[in-house]
Amino acid sequence: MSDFTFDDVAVVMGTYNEEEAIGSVLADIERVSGGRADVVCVDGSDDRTPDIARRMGARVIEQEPQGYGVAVREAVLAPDRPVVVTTDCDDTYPMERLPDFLDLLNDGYDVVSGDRISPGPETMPRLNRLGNRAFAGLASLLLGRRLHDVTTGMRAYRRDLLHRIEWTENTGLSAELLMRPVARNARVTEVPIDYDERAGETKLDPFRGGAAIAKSILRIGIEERLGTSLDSVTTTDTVERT
Ligand SMILES: Nc1nc2c(ncn2[C@@H]2O[C@H](COP(=O)(O)OP(=O)(O)OP(=O)(O)O)[C@@H](O)[C@H]2O)c(=O)[nH]1
Ligand SMILES: [Mg+2]
Repeated sequence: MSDFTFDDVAVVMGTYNEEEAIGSVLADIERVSGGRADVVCVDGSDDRTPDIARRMGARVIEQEPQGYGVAVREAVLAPDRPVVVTTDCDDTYPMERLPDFLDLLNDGYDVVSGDRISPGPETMPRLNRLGNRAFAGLASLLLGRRLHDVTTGMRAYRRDLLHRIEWTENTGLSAELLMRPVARNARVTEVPIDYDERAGETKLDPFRGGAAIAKSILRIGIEERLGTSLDSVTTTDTVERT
């Protein structure tokens, strides 16, 4: 099987009033991928975000704002390309690491997940750091595998895996997108990444959002332990699991 290149990659994101950040995020993707990655924005904005996105060559799918996961589920299922990368559109994630994510997929992984927590991110607000550590701890306990960051927004996936699993969560979708593949023995690895300060305003209420994420993690952990995990999603290539 030949290696994936940026011609095989779609970078996708939910965008909700991110006009302060989107220009920089899309310029980074363009630069790092040599203009070869497709970009898909599922957009619920009432500011200039979609205009900027279209002008910079992204495909914009309009959607009423219904929360993070509703947008990101549509975004991850939209591309035809075999590699789908997610990011937030807030300039927090290091697009210059895209080649490393692609290399790990080419090593045989199904999911490569950017771990913001292990490097001890100073730019992440304290409360978020605490919460994210707790979410990773809870998910690890439920799944019996140590995970460091289950709420990260930057990951690369093989497209076929995204279409083989039913995604049910909204605010907790990021955790679901890691937990269900892990529970079903997909080849998943975490890679430490830097995390920057957010440009523009957060779309997540830390308390209500945090409670919703905790509930999602519990539900997914219990569901997967109770047996939906029987249908394994592994494909035929082999790779050592870490
Ligand atoms: N289309 C759409 N996008 C959304 C919605 N809610 C959030 N997003 C986008 O999803 C991404 C993640 O939202 P963030 O506000 O960054 O959430 P977060 O990363 O948990 O919070 P921060 O740590 O403050 O960045 C951003 O690109 C948002 O613009 C929504 O209802 N609709
Ligand atoms: Mg964010």
